[in-house]
Amino acid sequence: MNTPAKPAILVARRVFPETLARLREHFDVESNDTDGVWSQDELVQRLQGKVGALTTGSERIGPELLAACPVLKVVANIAVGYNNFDVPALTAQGVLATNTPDVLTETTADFGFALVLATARRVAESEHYLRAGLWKQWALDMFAGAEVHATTLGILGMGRIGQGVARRGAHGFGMKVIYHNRSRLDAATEAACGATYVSKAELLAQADHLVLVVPYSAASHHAIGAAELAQMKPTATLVNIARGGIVDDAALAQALKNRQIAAAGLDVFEGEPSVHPELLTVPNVVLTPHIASATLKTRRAMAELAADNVIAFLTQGRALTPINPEVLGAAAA
Ligand code: 8YV
Repeated sequence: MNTPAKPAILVARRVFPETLARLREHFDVESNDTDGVWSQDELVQRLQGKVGALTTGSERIGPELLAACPVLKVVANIAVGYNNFDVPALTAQGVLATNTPDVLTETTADFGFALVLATARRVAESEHYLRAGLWKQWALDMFAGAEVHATTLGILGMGRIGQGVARRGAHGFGMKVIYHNRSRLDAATEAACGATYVSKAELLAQADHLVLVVPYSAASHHAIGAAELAQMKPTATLVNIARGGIVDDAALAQALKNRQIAAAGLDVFEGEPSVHPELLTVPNVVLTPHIASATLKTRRAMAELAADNVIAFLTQGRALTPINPEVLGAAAA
């Protein structure tokens, strides 16, 4: 007797072998085994006949691609952010979209704090100095940075990761924590985070260290540009662990050059993996290649959750972390 053909899916980026092995138990899997990003045309071509796909932030799933891939039923992003997805277009076409919330919250918040500390205490700048053989004598004010403990931590975007950064600041470093968000948190969550809601203008004016954890959208594009940087303290630091495009990188490079703010720590960039050339020349910025969620445990958990979503949907019509759950209802109807 012939065994029925397994449904076909595409894994658009290299994932862990164990994740591929699990997917292969259920599906006929085509996978990208390199770290190269397929062009949009190649992605469309490889998606032909595929009912599911695992993607990362590098694969754009919009109306043209969906129109060209009519059998696609589910796309699972290996990321909590999903600004690479056109969600209304996915929903209109009845395609389920999923992301990977929760499993990366604490790891990403840790990294946000790592950047706050590295930026304020000039860790990268002083290490480069040492490696370059420039350290010949110690001086009382050598690489004197900004205090972190007992200062004011500002957070723009108070979702799960923002709350994780807030808890670390309030409970670990005795910081006064202020935040701005589209909607105010309930009193119990504010108390647990030790955080106080303020306007965006107050946030910019009062923060000694400002951390951006807001999702990218048309509304948050260049939320921090020249005008906002001008409202910050000249001693302040800025950390972006959210998405490139939330900060106007050219304006930031200028502000760092002119010492309009003291320093910045950036894990994400407009047009990454390209980095604005001026940012590469200023010393008072810590630059990392989008690694805030990068521990092996967390990256494994993200890949597994994406795989679980595809398996659950294609075998049982349900999902663990749907972005557009209304598609599930429509599929069941
Ligand atoms: C991902 C991220 O690793 O989850 C997110 O939104 O930014 C990172 O954790 C990256 O986007 C790859 O998809």
